[in-house]
Amino acid sequence: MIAKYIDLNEIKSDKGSLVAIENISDMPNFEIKRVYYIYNTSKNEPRGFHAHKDLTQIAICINGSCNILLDDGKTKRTFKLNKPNKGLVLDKMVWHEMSDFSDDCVFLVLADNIYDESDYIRDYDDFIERVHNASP
Ligand code: T46
Repeated sequence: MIAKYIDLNEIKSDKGSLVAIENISDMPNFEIKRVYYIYNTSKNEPRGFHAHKDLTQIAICINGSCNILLDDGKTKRTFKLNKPNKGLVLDKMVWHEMSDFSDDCVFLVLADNIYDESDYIRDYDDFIERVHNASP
């Protein structure tokens, strides 16, 4: 699985730090159409457990930390998110599971399309079957 972290430009000053996201230089074709954020999470309540058919997202823990397991049907890898200037790309057709949220976690997501429940694959066996059918 390719490296998935994205470094966001942090503007530091005596007043504090600021990150502005207009476009992602590593992903010039990524257009932000939706922003959502998750908070009041619980360490023992993992989330996600799905893949998207046609949605690319970038996840950022703007406060606190969590882990994200990414699974492309061939390789599984767990990533830690714990910096407000570091994003993680959640590609289309990658199963993801978020866990181990710190109490203060604020998990922000940039998405390249609006919300569409029909884009979700929420059954793991269905996901694996689709990956294998798409592979040559
Ligand atoms: C994802 C991971 C990283 C909406 O109504 N609009 C929205 O834009 C979103 C994202 C969700 N919802 C509703 C759908 C559910 O009734 O919010 C409820 C919770 O969504 P879900 O159970 O899908 O939450 P997570 O944390 O499992 O997944 C979310 C995103 O849904 C998903 O796209 O990739 O975060």
